Amino acid sequence: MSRLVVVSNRVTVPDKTGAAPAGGLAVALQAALEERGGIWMGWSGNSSGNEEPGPLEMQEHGAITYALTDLTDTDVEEYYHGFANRVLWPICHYRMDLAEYGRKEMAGYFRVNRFFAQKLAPLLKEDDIIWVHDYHLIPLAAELRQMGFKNKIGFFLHIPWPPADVLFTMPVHEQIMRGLSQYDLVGFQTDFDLDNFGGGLVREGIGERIDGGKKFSTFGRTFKGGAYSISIETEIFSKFAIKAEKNAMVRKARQSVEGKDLIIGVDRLDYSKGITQRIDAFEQFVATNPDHHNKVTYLQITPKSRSEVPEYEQMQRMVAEQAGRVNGAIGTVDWVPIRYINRSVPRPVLAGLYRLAKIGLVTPLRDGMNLVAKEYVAAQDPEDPGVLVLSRFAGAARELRGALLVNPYDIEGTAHAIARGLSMPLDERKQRWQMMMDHLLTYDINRWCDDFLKDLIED
Ligand code: GDG
Repeated sequence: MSRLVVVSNRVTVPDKTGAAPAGGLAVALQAALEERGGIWMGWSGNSSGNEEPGPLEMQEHGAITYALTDLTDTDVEEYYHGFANRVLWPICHYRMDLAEYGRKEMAGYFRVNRFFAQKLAPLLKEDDIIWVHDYHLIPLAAELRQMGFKNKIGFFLHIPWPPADVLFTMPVHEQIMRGLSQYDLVGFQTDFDLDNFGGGLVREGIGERIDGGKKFSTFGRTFKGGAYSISIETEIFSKFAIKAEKNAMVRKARQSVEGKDLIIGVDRLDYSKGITQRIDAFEQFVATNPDHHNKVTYLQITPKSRSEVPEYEQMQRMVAEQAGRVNGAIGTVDWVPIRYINRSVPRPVLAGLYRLAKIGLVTPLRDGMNLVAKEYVAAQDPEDPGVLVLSRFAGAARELRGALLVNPYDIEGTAHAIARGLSMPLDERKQRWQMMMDHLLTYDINRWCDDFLKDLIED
């Protein structure tokens, strides 16, 4: 079997205990590599502290060889914060209004991709299978091809791919599409994203979908395209949540919400997650459902993210103020309606809290997949499952048909779904949950990985 070489922007090396890192992408890739053995290359997350990125640092853990590189401060500023997070991220989440184009940042993005390719090249063998992840590294295959590599190279995009009219607002959109054309397989989270990509090629008059939609032909190349919904380790996470009931912090949380229904939201602090609209919807729910006063607690767990990017820093202030304002307006001496935690909680605690919550409130304005929705379902008690209230604009909505689907822009509609979820009869809850759980047990993280690699390897 060929060796697998995974490349992602960040690499998570297991800690000294060998424990798997938290988070969907890291867990997935770790599992795929452990089974097959191979290399995982990417940024260490550190700055080299000078204008030289420094050599690759190799670390072996079990069957995986980690190849880590530092980046210079300029690289981090231009490639990571500048282009990846202030251009590609907003554009792919349909937020043209937030994209900040700068020639320097665009050049930095392509330069760092060349640097990644140069670092990777000496490690590569002729029959290695290379799997590149996410929007940070779209031009990587083009760089490797230019250096003469003919290996199978696959790409998976973890975030949405926008429709043509949104994509074309980005000055370098053609270069980005050309970058994707250098892969042998380009994987998206959903068929919507796949269609958007094909639609963009046709609209620009530079390519088409062929072979019954399974391939694209553009920039003089033919390559496969497919939808592969990322998932979780469903069975493991489900057992993990049962065990988490005994966790001391979870027990404390249970005591503190005794007699109240818990609603949970878990998101990195990001404008794509619809947190402010969600708080509005909760406020609306409370305003229109006086019978729930003092009987419900909404817990929003929001670890800080990308605080160096101004839009994120601003949002951090906004959400904190909003939660405080709503509590001030509707809380009472013995009831704090919203509990807002602006930092990360340990994974076992998260699993236990999901299981405690009557409602999982997952309402992004746009999301590639959303693993929180899947984790919430996997964590439920089959005898008394909670209700998932899910945005129709999350990739997960294409699969989790047992959820109450909402339009997160429709505040009253979301408020109504919260009320409906809290009063849903047990039979209906069980039926909806079972449908979602059955799906997740089949379509788990291993299935995602196997399906992608099979399509990449097959001719
Ligand atoms: C991108 C795409 C796509 C969150 N808070 C805590 C915590 N988390 C964990 C969750 C979950 C992960 O982080 C978040 O994953 P999501 O999928 O929800 O969102 P993104 O971070 O935006 O991920 C997304 C994903 O890539 C994979 O392809 O689904 O669409 O945007 O696993 O549990 N974990 C811990 N404490 C926290 O406070 N331990």
